[in-house]
Amino acid sequence: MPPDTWTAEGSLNGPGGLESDTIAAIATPAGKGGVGIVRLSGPDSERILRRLCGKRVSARMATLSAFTDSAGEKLDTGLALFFPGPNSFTGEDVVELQGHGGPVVMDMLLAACLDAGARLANPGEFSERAFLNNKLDLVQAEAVSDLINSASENAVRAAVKSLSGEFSTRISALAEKITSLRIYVEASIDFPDEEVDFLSQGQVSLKAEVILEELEELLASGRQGVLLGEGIRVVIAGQPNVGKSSLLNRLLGYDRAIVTALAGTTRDALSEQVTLKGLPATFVDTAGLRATRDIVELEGISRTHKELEQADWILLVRDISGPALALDTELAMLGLPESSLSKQQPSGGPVFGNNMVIVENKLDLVVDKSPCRDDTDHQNTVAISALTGEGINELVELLIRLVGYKDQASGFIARRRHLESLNSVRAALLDGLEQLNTHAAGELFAEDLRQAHKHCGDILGHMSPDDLLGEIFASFCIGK
Ligand SMILES: Nc1nc2c(ncn2[C@@H]2O[C@H](COP(=O)(O)OP(=O)(O)OP(=O)(O)O)[C@@H](O)[C@H]2O)c(=O)[nH]1
Ligand SMILES: [Mg+2]
Repeated sequence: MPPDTWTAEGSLNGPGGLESDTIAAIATPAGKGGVGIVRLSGPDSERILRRLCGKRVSARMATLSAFTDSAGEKLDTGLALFFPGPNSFTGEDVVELQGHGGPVVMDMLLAACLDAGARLANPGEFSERAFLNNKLDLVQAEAVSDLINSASENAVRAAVKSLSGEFSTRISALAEKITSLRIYVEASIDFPDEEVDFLSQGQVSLKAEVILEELEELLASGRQGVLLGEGIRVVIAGQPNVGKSSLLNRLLGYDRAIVTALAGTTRDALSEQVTLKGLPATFVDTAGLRATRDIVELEGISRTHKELEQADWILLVRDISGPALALDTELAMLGLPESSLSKQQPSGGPVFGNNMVIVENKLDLVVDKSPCRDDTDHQNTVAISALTGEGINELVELLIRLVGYKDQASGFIARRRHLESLNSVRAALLDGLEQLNTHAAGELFAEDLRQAHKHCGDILGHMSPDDLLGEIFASFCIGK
């Protein structure tokens, strides 16, 4: 039986077999700059270019030209570039008009392109076309967006590696190994009279275990890649007045949140991004949890609960200087079981999900600093003073250690979507091995291998459903 072959079927509107229109967008960021670029892609690009420039532009030659609107009025002078398909970013005819980077000039230039027959591009539509025309696989297309959004030098390097196909190559290699194993298994099933019974000799499970080992390595690098690219979401929660907003301000290094001595100061959840030694982290300050009748505060508390549901990590802030609620009472207020405290990082690397660090704040007010409270039974506890900054470094280091982030320049960028698919590959392989080892069910094992192969394909965008593709590209910015 031939192995599954992957095809990037262009089932979205646009290229990949279907008639495609010509899209246009401003490719440079909003605001003022020396140069601004309007980009076009599609079959009409060259005609629109001729209309605006009043002349032909040679392929891949920077050509100085005036740009005029449909009334023949000059809008700007700049460089025109024409990249005939398929040797272009999208694989279609692509045009770049490099004008002066003022927002109004750019808008006028874009309007002239639309007047001449182009349509405004959707977010990510250039990358989507590149994907549909097999210029990039899905991992590479995502890396374009990740590169643009990179928050650190390591993230840039990792995104460049993913863009150049390093991650995709490893996934393809894994998929190929899974397919060869499946062919091997199916051969054993189809020709049971052969002298060697591969299935019963343990060779097959050995091969599957080697694949599993490789998969674990890929998962570990993938987790690092997700941390580099997407980072973690850390929610700061606790009772009113314990110093949550002071902690946020201290972590950010500026006065972002209002701090007062009144309990119930923070109502809206406030979120800000910082990079902790290369790890992008979004910290969310929340309304303190307590019983109240104040409707504004109640709304704030309800928002705190929504934030807690989406947290990768929770910093439970407590005031060490005064009497505190019992920890289990406080956890109940957060709506979390006590077990959330004891979660340890698995050997495979960082974890995502509801994990917690207890932050004992206001250490500056404590004279006897020896541990005296029930919190210290939990290893994920750190004492700080948001006021003086004492212990903040320790908190950051603990968080980085617990998350399992390694500040290294190697590796590639990845997304949670990739981890989910890799976990499905692992589940299918483990299930298949179980079928083989306990029931000697070769057919079921072969089917699990087929599933595992399909999940590898999902990562690269082969045979991915349209709505998933739509969702991924819609998160890109316009002009990309
Ligand atoms: N001495 C001391 N005071 C602190 C410390 N952290 C915060 N405070 C004070 O505690 C009070 C409350 O601080 P906030 O940061 O507003 O506390 P919060 O947890 O955000 O409070 P709510 O928004 O009401 O839930 C303020 O008067 C802060 O100055 C600390 O480490 N040491
Ligand atoms: Mg506050």
